Amino acid sequence: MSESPARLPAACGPDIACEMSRLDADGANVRELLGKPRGAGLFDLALTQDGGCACILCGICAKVCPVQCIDVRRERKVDKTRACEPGAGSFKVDEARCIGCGHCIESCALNALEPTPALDRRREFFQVLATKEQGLANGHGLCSGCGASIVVQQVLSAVEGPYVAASATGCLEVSTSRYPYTAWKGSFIHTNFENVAATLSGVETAFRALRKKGAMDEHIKFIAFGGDGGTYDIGLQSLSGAMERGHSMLYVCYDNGGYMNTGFQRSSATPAGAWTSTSPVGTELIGKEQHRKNLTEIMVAHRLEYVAQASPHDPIDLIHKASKALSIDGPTFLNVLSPCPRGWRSENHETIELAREAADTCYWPLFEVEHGRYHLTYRPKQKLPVARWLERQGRFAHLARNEEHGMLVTIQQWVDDEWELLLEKCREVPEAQWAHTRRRAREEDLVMNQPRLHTQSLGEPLTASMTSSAIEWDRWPALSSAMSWGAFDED
Ligand SMILES: Cc1ncc(C[n+]2csc(CCOP(=O)(O)OP(=O)(O)O)c2C)c(N)n1
Ligand code: SF4
Ligand code: SF4
Ligand code: SF4
Repeated sequence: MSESPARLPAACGPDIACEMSRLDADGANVRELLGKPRGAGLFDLALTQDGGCACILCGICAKVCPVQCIDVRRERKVDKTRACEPGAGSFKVDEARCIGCGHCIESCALNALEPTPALDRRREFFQVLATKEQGLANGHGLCSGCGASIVVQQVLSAVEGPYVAASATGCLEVSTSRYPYTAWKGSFIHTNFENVAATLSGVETAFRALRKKGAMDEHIKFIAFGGDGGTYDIGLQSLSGAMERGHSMLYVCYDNGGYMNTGFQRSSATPAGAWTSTSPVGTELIGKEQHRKNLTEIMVAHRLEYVAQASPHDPIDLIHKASKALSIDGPTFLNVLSPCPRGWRSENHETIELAREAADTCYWPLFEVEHGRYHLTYRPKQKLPVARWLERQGRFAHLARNEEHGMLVTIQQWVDDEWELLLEKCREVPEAQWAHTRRRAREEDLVMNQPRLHTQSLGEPLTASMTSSAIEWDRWPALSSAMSWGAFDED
């Protein structure tokens, strides 16, 4: 058993208030109009003594940010109806990516960036994460850039106390537990391709029986890992049975969209149009013909207390979802995208970017379903065309060569349809309306006469948030702040 790891601060991540504030043309702080105080996001911009904004848009902070989440622009055309003011510009921080390191604050000679308590919590979260013992030891045999190890590390970092993990046969299992070695620092069971959920059900039942008899009093978490082949396909019946019987376990599917361990065969999770060794590209076929099965929905239909979809590019979101799932005494399910450089024919270093783009194209939406209630946890400010994600992967290279076949259009249509269905379930505005909302916001830009303009989301606040300020020096002598700006907040 592993030792109880340091506890990650709970108050970090998706539940950090996402708030949007802007300045109107007269310099009034619209955050106040929205009823939100300064300090609700990760940063505020300091004021000068005469009430102006201390930031001169020099961009130094953007240069030192290790995750490049600061965007500083000068002389941005701020309004279609007005000429660009000299010295005008914008300052934005994508708070969803910020790791709270504070380099930006230290680098600013003008002390223009003011941290808020939320930034401290963010820093603490990543500090604890960085010092936590990794769940998987170095030296496992997974390929460089494999998404599976990142997914497992993130899930295990959400575990507090002892756990028993098990994995269905697949890349993860064969690469981390080659007899007589194991990369798992906690208890680990190497089981068959089709029955990880059944194996863990038995173990969980045994522990429950021992506790009932008073033979042990430890609280142990049970986590099953399976690839998409072992989960969407061959292990589906054992997964369904374990969930239906109500065993207390978290099942994590690392979905790389194929049977990668045995040479890239198609699974029911493989996206349409993808080359695999059993959906070849030639005169008759241009990759897989069917769209991927929606396993997350199948798990929702089991009426579990908690089901979520996540991606390793957003560790805060993923870890938060894993700890939520693990806090429940019952069956829970996480479906996590897991890029596979070998099967996707992508570069090793592209794994995280590909995961991010899958969410930004809405091919892989991030959401959770708690007690049947859907909640989108990330909504891209601008939904990217799915072609952008596909074109980076060699498994789709033939689609560009076979444009007349229309597969790209078919895939885009499928993504759009699935996304709209999800938005409806999450009680979010449809994409057409969202784009319109954003377009209007751009046109009206700094004139914020409708405080609810960007706040159309009908669900809970989303994880994506933004510290942002549009700055016009001459126009706004009394400019108050760079403001935390969650474009998706309801109030
Ligand atoms: C019953 C059975 N059928 C086939 C296999 C061979 N096999 C081992 S791993 C694997 C593919 C696993 O695919 P997936 O679950 O998607 O995990 P990945 O390898 O992609 O990580 C297959 C077909 C097996 N071990 N057992
Ligand atoms: S916050 Fe400071 S470092 Fe960053 S752009 Fe403004 S003045 Fe420059
Ligand atoms: S605190 Fe956030 S925004 Fe500032 S440098 Fe670090 S990661 Fe970038
Ligand atoms: S083949 Fe893919 S899933 Fe398997 S270890 Fe390599 S990168 Fe990971």
